Amino acid sequence: MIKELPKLNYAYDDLEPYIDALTMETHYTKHHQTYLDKLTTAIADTSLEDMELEDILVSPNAIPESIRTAVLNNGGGVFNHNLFWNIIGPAEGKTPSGELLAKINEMSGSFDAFVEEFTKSALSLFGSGWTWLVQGKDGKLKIMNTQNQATPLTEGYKPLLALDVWEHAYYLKYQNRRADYIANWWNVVNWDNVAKMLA
Ligand code: MN3
Repeated sequence: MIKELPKLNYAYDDLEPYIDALTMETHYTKHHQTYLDKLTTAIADTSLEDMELEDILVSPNAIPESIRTAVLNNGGGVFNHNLFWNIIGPAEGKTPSGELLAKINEMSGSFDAFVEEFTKSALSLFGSGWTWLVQGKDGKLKIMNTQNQATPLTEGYKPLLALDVWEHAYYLKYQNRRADYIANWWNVVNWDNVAKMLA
């Protein structure tokens, strides 16, 4: 099990003006850190301490019931943010290519149609949660939402792309304007790293 947050491959202000430095710093050093701290506390002195986080999250029924909710909420929070930081970075204005683009086209018809569909899904999410591009066991891609810190791993999907639509991810800069946050977020997606997640 990880004991420290993964290092970011960019500075807090490298995603400006799309995501502001204060949001990045607060999100990483406070929100993400708190999930990790609470996960560490929840699994202390249990056999889960020796397991990989992904292995824990794919088999929720194997988590002792007394700590299951805490482990899923906080472990999901750790996993989801690890992925989120990895698939964003300084804007390079790139779009997907190769196998990833082929699979997106197979699902949505075109990259533009995919962006529209994913955005609509994120806007429709009530309350806090995440919007995902995931790969199913059949290899095909799919867009889905999860509530709170639930992760697609638990539902048998491999996450490729994650959009945090909790207000803490955008409120300082965008207040209630979730649509503006999402529209700007596309500028910082690191498609090379998304492609690396493909099975
Ligand atoms: Mn978050």
